[in-house]
Amino acid sequence: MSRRYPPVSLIGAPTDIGAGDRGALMGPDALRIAGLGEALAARGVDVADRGNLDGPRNPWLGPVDGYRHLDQVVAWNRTVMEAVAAELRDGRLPILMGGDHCLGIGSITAVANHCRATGKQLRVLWLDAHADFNTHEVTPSGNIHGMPVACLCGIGPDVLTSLGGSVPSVAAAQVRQIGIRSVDEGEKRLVKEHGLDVYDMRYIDEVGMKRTMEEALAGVDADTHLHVSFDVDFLDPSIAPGVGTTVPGGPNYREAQLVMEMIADSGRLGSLDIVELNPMLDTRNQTARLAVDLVESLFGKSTLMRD
Ligand code: B3U
Ligand code: MN
Ligand code: MN
Repeated sequence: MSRRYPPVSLIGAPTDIGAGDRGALMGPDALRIAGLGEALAARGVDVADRGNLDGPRNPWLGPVDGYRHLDQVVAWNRTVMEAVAAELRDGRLPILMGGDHCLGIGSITAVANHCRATGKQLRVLWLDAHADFNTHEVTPSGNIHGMPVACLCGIGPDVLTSLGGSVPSVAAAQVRQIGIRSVDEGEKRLVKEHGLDVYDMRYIDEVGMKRTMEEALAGVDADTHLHVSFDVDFLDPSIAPGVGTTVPGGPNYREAQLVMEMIADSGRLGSLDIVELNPMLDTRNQTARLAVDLVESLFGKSTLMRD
């Protein structure tokens, strides 16, 4: 028997407002076409697709004071925060279908506020090739999808750090980053300064994914709300080409499955982002289909022996 899950709400946020490439705005539909809703329903999960949120179009401008499209990023994140908060209030498990990773600010701010209101402990698993801890001073690109973790931890423009009213939205100690293999020079210093818990690929190579996940999940208990922020570029580009910023040397199919299975085993998944999927760069929707396959494991699909 599969584990019981709360009802799930799919929320589409079709934007590439924080990205360095166009195309992630088609992520929600690519995930729908790959059968995300149907796959969850087939696992006995009650799923509602809330459709797509609306927000400003991408004007595709250069950085101003180190940020590209700050006003539009704020607008999208406010909308995402409200949509995710409404689902959590209704006792549902929101799946945010991005869109680029700047949307993690709105999504996780909503989750953090929900945890504050309900007395739950928050743990964020940030699955990514990148640390996403840049600031306007150190960013090489001005793209805000490289800054969400810093913003959530209170480092960034006030309009983003105080989106949910409490600053910081999240403490660095609540975050575990997994799969990291591309960190910019200035960003490295900030990651160290703020004591972020980073399980980079070197660490995963040395100790293996099983022990990495045991450590990342240590302390998760019945009172924990687990938020998974899944940047699809976490995966090795040989299996997941449909992302803007591929970085070689990521987790392979088996390692990625194990990550999802171990999170499922914790029984504490409370919310999920699937971001950075760029169908323009994909081949035959292969990356979207892989994301769906992994989400099935995240919702308890496992081999015969453990089902
Ligand atoms: N660290 C780089 C690249 C990057 C971050 N996140 C993604 N790409 N997807 C930057 O521009 O901040
Ligand atoms: Mn990211
Ligand atoms: Mn990334």
